[in-house]
Amino acid sequence: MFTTVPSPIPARMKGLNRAEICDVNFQEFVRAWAGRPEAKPADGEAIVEGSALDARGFRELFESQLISRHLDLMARVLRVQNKVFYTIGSSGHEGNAMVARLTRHTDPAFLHYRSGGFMAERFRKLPGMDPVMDSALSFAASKDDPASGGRHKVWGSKPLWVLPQTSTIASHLPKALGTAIAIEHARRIGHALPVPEDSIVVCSFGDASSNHATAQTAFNAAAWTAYQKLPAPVLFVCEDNGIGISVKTPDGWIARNFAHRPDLDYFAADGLDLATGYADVKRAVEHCRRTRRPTFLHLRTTRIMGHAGTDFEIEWRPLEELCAVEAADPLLRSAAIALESGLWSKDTLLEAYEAMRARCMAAAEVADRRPRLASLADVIAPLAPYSPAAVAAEATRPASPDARIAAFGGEQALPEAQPRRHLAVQINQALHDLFAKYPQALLFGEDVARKGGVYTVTKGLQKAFGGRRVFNTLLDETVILGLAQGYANMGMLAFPEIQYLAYFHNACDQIRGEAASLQFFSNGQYRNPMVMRIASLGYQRGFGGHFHNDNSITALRDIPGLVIGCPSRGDDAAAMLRTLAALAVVDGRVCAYLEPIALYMTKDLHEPGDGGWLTAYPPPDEAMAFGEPRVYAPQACDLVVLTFGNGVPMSLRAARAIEAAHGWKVRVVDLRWLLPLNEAEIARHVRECARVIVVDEGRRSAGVGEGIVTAITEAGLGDRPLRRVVGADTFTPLAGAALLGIPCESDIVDAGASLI
Ligand SMILES: Cc1ncc(C[n+]2csc(CCOP(=O)(O)OP(=O)(O)O)c2C)c(N)n1
Ligand SMILES: [Mg+2]
Repeated sequence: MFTTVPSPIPARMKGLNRAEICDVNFQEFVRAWAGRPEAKPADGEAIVEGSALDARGFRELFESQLISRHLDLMARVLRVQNKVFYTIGSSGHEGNAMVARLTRHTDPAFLHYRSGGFMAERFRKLPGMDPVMDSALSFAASKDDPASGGRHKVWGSKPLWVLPQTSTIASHLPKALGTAIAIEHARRIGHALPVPEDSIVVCSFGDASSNHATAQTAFNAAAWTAYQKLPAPVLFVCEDNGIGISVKTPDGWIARNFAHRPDLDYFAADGLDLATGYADVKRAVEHCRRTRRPTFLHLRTTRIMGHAGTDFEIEWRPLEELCAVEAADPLLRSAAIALESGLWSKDTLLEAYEAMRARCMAAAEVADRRPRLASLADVIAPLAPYSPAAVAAEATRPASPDARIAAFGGEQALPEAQPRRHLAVQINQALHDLFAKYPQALLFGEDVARKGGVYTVTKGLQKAFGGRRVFNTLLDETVILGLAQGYANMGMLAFPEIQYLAYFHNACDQIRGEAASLQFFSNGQYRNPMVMRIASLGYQRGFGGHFHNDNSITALRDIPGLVIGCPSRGDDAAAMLRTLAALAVVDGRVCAYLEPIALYMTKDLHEPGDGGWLTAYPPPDEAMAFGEPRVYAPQACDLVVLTFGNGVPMSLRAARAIEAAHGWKVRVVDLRWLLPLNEAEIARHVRECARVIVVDEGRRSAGVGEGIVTAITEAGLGDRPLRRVVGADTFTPLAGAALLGIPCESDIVDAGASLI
């Protein structure tokens, strides 16, 4: 049925690039078609005898395929004119439009960059939308692009529930699974979903990407969930074109790897042929929706026109192979179906083809004339929204008295009526308070439930709020953070716990590439608010070695838009947690809350038994202003110590020694907020004091201390006598040697002495 461009290439095709060859192929195929058409089917009749697809469905799907194809061709033409800035296309994958047709526009979708056919088809689900213009604006990086506002060429749409996805392959699978689990979880905590209760989540990706650890982790977690008879209605769509850039997927590997996985229900469909593929896609979609089980749809596709416009396949791929791939072009098959069924004549088909080309080119020209992002303020507008008044109001709004009394087990047990306590207890109480305040709050992670976490910080929370709101996950940080995004996508407030800072690094991309980037790449239309609690930093006496004492904040600090808070004492911890929750709820922010493990149980400050590090629980209508430091001895001006975390009690002790030795009055500033750094406050304190010590328990290179010193220098205060007491650039050894690489009190005292 297919015509193949014969090899070697005929003279008339010489000099054409592969996109042009595919374009010519289509037209020649139609012109050369010599079959006899059937009687034209009516709208509701099968397009081909025995097909599950009717004529109307075929016509619309074919049109979606043509939209996708001509957007690709347009991008190739206009890229060289600098009117389009992205050429990774969907050609050969257009059959994924079937998945869109068979799902709903309220089924949240996380798409592969080749899911252009899907996108065009999903646009049909709502009236008055134009896939061609919207896509053209995205290709042109126009500020008017409705998906990302010109920040990236993404498949994304707020009304169509397509959450924008950039191109770190496989990174979207954990959050797609998380969203599916969240859809089911919502009902169990009485949370009103923004989508219908029987929604499923669609998640597409390539064959090569299916091997990625982040993909495998999502498949595993999906199966782990289904194995326990818990619902996880996610439709994984593997768009298998047999290749990843230039590396072939071994023949049959996808089926071999996925057809027999327990608790991942496998379906295969021919994405190259609408007439036969449709029924199989339908079976997969219906199975997923009905059974609520993770479903794997293996969709056969091909990749024509190379990986991207810059990929000159002709230079590395045998011509015969290229021709064979191009001959399997699904648009040729659709053209054959259209002609054989009598739905279109050769002329009307060619006219439709040219009309779509003209429509895409015209849209691109319009898009090119629309404004682009022209200032940094434009670029970062949606990155880190902050509404100070609303955040403050939300943070200081207490839970209802009844909810609090129920949460704490009686009026007498309310934490503000209790004696002063240490950090771990106050975090625990603050979490109880927040769970009383936010019925949509969920806390999850490794060992957080009955055990209450390694350090008992979440102890009693499950008992108070139930296993539906406080629960253990499987042992996988990538999935924990994927779940957090999923719950957030469905309007819940996620408090994921990462057991140790070292294990955040293991899953960093879920925050760096995904969660923290969502508001940016969706132009503020989507948000995944969360407060990620991480047991952090060093100084645990007699315990740990590196992975329990990791002091690298650096990997978090350069994530745009992220908020990092690090309290050093119990009252601050409670007040800060309220503000972080408010930042998440009001402004959709992604927040990291670093809990200094070594201070969890610390009770004394200067002398054993002095109780100097115990604090009262702040009343529930108090919170901490975002960015505000705590200042000890604010009138002192001989020396200021700028620090955070474990550095705070150390510096307070060292300050006494320095005062005794030199008669100086020492101010200690606990910055508390590490991202963004409050540069104005840093400068103010330095300006008011004669000398400066920066105490940073993190590492010398790229740590918080560098940021503090830079802020001082940039404020024109670089001439102040300054010392930095900072961790070494090393991993942390076991036992007492751990303390050799991190600041200690005598280091601070020595730094003071050196400033005389
Ligand atoms: C984590 C990550 N590693 C590498 C890349 C670079 N890269 C982009 S696409 C791609 C190949 C993907 O192949 P496949 O999943 O089969 O999708 P296809 O392009 O064939 O549709 C690679 C290696 C990336 N985007 N993300
Ligand atoms: Mg591939």
